[in-house]
Amino acid sequence: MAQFEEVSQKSAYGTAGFRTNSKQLDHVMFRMGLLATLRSKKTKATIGVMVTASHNPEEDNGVKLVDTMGEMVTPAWEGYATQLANTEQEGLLTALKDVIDREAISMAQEASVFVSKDTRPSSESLSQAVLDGVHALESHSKGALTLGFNYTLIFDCWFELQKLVSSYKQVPNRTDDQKALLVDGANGIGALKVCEMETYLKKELQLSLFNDGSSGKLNHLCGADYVKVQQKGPIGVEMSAGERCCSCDGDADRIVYYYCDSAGRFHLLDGRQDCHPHQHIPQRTAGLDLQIAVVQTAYANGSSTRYLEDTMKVIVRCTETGVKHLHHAAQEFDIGVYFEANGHGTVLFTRDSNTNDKRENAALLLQNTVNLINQTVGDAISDMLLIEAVLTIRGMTVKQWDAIYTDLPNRQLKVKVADRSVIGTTNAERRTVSPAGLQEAIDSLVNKHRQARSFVRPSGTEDVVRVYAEADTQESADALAHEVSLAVY
Ligand code: 16G
Ligand code: ZN
Repeated sequence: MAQFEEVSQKSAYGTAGFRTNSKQLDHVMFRMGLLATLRSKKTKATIGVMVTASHNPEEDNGVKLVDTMGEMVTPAWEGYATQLANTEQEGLLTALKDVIDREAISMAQEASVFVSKDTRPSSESLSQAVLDGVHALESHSKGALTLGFNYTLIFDCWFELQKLVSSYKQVPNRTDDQKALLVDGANGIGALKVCEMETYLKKELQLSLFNDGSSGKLNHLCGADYVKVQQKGPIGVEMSAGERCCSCDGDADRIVYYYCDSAGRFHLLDGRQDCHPHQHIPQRTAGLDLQIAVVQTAYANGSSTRYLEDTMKVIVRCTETGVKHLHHAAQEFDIGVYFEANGHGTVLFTRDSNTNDKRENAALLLQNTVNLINQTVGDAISDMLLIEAVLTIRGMTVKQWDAIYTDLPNRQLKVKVADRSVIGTTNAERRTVSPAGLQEAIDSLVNKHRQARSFVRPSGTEDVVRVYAEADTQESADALAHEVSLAVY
């Protein structure tokens, strides 16, 4: 075990799989091809392998496994992934046999693996390496695998796009002055899809696409992460006052909205998503008696949590960072809304809205919403259409949406430490359990500020510790984040 711990630090299956410079990933890809094949044999279902590094720079790449229902694989299989990725070549066969034995996998079972990739230049050869891994275990089976998804699994299907478009067309028409939406495609997959959608939705929504991939680099000076971290609009987008704008990330599973006011001040509407579909759903579910909850992470602004609990009066749950954790928690409710402050998220409908219900109108409206939402893991384009639908139905401008509550000023910092794994957390990452004394130090710093909250957690995608602080003023939030960083260091 000690040895395993040691190697796992080299390359661990993190928050969203493996992610690093693309030059270091060939062997990891091959092995994920092997593992996906085993997982498929075990589950007797199709497994997805996604080659992407989301919002990371173009030089990076990554890989994650997508389980049978479109979810992340279980912790045990993440453990196998880490083990396989770090095994020396000569130990590979033994490591594979170990998984086969432990999971009692029948190698005679046919496997089906879907490989998808994003638009990075390295994705072509890296996805081929995944396929090589699949072929190594499954050379006899013809046609069991598919490559060529240029988009995420979700988007690959043309029918899916048509379903989104036709559901959106059911939304009552909005006034002409509210039809324009500026979209930053981050020079990635989202741009391709928006381009396709633009023509189908001309009458209902005037999409203007920027950073469409024709010249700029993926995620460079654009995209959801850039906008959120820099707190400013992406390159190439000229926003007029009050105009709705949004940015997706490199693999189009995150979206953030923003606008500029008449004084030229930039307003980011991060974290508003979870309040947003939510405002819409209770109306639609009137009389349907469904249990609705919103799942957030520790990064959710304190004001949004308060708004949901006190004004919207819904159940709010907090989980660890990472779509897989939120998704899991959301599944416990009839309707589970989950959004991370960074823009990942979706809405899950666990109970069939049509069953045993005579209030047809409400059920029908709900069904329409269901069609507009991609429930697998959430994707930027369907989230964008959902937001557009809700704003239209509620007759809200982006400014009015912004005004539903006021964010507490906050600050996020990254701290580089020798070994980030020494930081252990509990209570959905809101408190630390190690190293000794750190939580006490954070508590005493928080107590010096008003309306303050702060937490630290090791990143699952970068070699850093993340620090979050919020307080009643920006100065106070900045100071607290800085003080906590020093305590971590
Ligand atoms: C990944 C996760 C995202 C999470 C982020 C945290 C997926 C699809 N994406 O991008 O949910 O918010 O990592 O990154 O699971 P961090 O651990 O570096 O803070
Ligand atoms: Zn992403």
